[in-house]
Amino acid sequence: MGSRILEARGKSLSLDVPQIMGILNVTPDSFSDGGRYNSLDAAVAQAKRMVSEGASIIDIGGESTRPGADAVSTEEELARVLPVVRTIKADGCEAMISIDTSNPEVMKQCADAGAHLWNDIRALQHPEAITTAKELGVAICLMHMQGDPKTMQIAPHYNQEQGGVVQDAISFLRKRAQLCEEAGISADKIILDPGFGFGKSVEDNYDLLANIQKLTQGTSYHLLSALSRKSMIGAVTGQTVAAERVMGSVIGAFYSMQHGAHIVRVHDVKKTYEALQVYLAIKQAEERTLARV
Ligand code: 9MG
Repeated sequence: MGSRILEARGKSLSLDVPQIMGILNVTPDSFSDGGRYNSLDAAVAQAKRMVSEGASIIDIGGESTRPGADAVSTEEELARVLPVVRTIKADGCEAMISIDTSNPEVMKQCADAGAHLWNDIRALQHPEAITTAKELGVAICLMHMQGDPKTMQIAPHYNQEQGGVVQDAISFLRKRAQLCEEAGISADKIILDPGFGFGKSVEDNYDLLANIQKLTQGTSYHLLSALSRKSMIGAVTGQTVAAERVMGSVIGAFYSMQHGAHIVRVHDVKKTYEALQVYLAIKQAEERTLARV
């Protein structure tokens, strides 16, 4: 034990114990107090709170990835995320900083300001993305998606004879990771993510969750699970208000940890951290039990 490390740009994080990635959306609808400066204060305060509650990674995103969302310009995305990165770094933020973007220029400027991890829902498919990631030395999270955010939920479909959504995600992610490795990015910098809710029916999402471990099985890639507050939770609990989906989200995170997720991306850090402590206590008890026989 004691050997799985995520390292990027001088920052390293042990993944021997699951880590919590706190979500920090800095899209205009995220903080309802209007102007840029108030929003910046609110975003920075939220980042600090999430770290104090147990997040070791903060994922900052300035492009809405919700179904139906429109694209955003480079300038606008940078105006949203860069001041947050700069301010939390100036404040001495201890957490690994992740940027949720598909835009190499945004990633480059954020890495220059101190970010370590590139979280890309489009799996580095921009023509310059892989070379940029290699040059920057950032860690990368590659996510599976069918279609694009604008249209992905209209009619998601996977061929069951070819293994359905699980095989589709495995094949896609392994191919993307292979291309990254061929470009010189080492496997220990690569995280794979099933992409819950991105071009998937409710059944597809649960098929993926039930098989999440298969995504990285037989590889040394890391595994990330991100189902926090998503509609797949609401679909089975009946909870239509996303912020009220905490219980279902925590249970999903717990199941993911039990089945191999090294990182869980969540809104509700405090509750997820409590679940993580229970998970760790159970794992220790399992080890004690094994040692006694
Ligand atoms: C930004 N973002 C929204 N949902 C996500 C998910 O499921 N995975 C990752 N990696 N990023 C996401």
